[in-house]
Amino acid sequence: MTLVPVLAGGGAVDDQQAAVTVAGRSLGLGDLSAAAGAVAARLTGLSAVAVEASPSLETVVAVLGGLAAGVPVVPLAPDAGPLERTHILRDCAAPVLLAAAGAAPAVPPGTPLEVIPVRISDRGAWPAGGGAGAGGGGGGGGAGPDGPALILYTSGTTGPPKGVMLSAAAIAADLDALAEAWGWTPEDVLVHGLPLFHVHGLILGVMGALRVGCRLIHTGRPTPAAYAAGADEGGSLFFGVPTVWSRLAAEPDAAASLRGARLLVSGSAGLPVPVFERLATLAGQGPIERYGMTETLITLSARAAGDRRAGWVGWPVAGIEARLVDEGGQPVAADAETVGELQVRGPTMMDGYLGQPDATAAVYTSDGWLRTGDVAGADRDGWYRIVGRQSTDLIKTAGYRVGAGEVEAALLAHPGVLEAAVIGVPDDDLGQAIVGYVVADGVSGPELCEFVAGVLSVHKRPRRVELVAALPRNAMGKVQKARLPNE
Ligand code: MLC
Ligand code: AMP
Repeated sequence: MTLVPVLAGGGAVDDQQAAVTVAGRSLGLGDLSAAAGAVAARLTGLSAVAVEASPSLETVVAVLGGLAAGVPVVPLAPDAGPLERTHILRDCAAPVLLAAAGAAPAVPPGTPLEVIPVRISDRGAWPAGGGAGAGGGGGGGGAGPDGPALILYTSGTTGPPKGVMLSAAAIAADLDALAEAWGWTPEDVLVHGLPLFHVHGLILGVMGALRVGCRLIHTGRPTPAAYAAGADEGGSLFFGVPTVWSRLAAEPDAAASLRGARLLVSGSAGLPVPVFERLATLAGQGPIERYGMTETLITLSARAAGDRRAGWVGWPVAGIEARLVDEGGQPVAADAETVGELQVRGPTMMDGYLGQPDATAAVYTSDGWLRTGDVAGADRDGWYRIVGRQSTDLIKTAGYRVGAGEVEAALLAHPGVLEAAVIGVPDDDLGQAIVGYVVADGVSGPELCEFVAGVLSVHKRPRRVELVAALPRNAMGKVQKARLPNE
């Protein structure tokens, strides 16, 4: 089976009902299929295609076009600044960038990149200037099972983001396992407004709906009012990161609109227990939690038909094995108290980091388990809870993963900055907020926040940069981040 049936044409092509709505504009499955085919016809044979992943129908069409052509798709955050954009485009070497017509994406100087606009008209969607070949382009009906279907860039503790290669087979295995865990069927109407350049919004939120064959309402932005409107349109299944759920829980009327929903699902960061409890009261149910990462896709989840336990993320989905080990690599007890590193394996694992065999090898144990870097515990029923990360240098802010090293490098690129240390501090709204400490001359904290936003993405900008006389260091000269104010 193809990754998403709409790429295989067939019965779906006759189905003109609104299948996908993004930010108020809709496209039926037939038009979606034809549009993806037309885009695919422009991509055949390319090594990779970048997509300016704005929250738009054009992004959905562009991604499907890449998949139909069997060309690895590299989604770009639309607000990615020049440092990030240049790195990603060079690293993946995509010769083409697909963008919604009229979007004018920033192309780093010196990058040999053809920008192909994707335009959606009343008659469907076509790459501008290329209306021929509707429905037929790409031929193969989907990315092959061997090469990557998607390359998603994600931050490590140090250095620039790495491209995580995900095969169609891994994505299909994960989506099928989640459909089973969540009782997800074509009768559902999925509502969310998450960004279309990460696992949560793009793989689960778009490819999941298309693979299951359910209607998708993408709200453009994940605001409480937009989720309430999605409920009014018949939404049965809602996805959000904890920040989205927390903001919804703060608006009782909007939260109450979700009372008719079948299932709320939270992930990408830990859901605070009080948010779960407020939603249980206001919306009649707390969200179930699931856990994953870009490198592994979603590996643990509570089940729609089972208990909802605040603070716990459930157990391995079909095909996945999980274990907890101590620092010596020995198994830890499943007694709800003892914690260890969570390691996983199964068919949903990445194919590796693009062009980085050493970094890829480093995330696996010698016996083939993927080291998540997350610290977790398990109880005797097999439920897991995530208690933290081994490295404080990976920050999760509003569901986004941000490497402290990447933000430090951006700060150090400012001529007035001599030293920089970046940490995530606890934040009720964001989970963690990015805070920078710098030794600097002739530049203010707010100016440095703006400077980072100018070179990276908006969500990587520190909420605050504080000027200090010196960074705390140990006898070896290494910065001791634990001694920085954690507030
Ligand atoms: C942001 N702003 C700032 C700022 N940072 N202003 C000043 N200083 C800063 N440091 C601006 C923003 O640009 C925005 O402006 C406004 O302030 C509000 O910003 P915000 O508070 O960050 O909210 P918002 O933009 O509404 O975004 C919140 C959010 C978003 C939750 C909608 O963070 C989001 O979509 N997160 C989801 C991330 C995600 O999908 N992760 C999944 C990864 S996959 P303006 O003008 O724009 O309003 C994964 C696997 C798995 O993790 O398990 O799922
Ligand atoms: P990313 O690569 O952006 O998908 O981020 C992956 C990381 O998000 C994981 O390693 C976890 O630290 C975190 N994460 C994802 N889901 C959850 C969850 N339900 N609870 C706690 N942390 C989570």
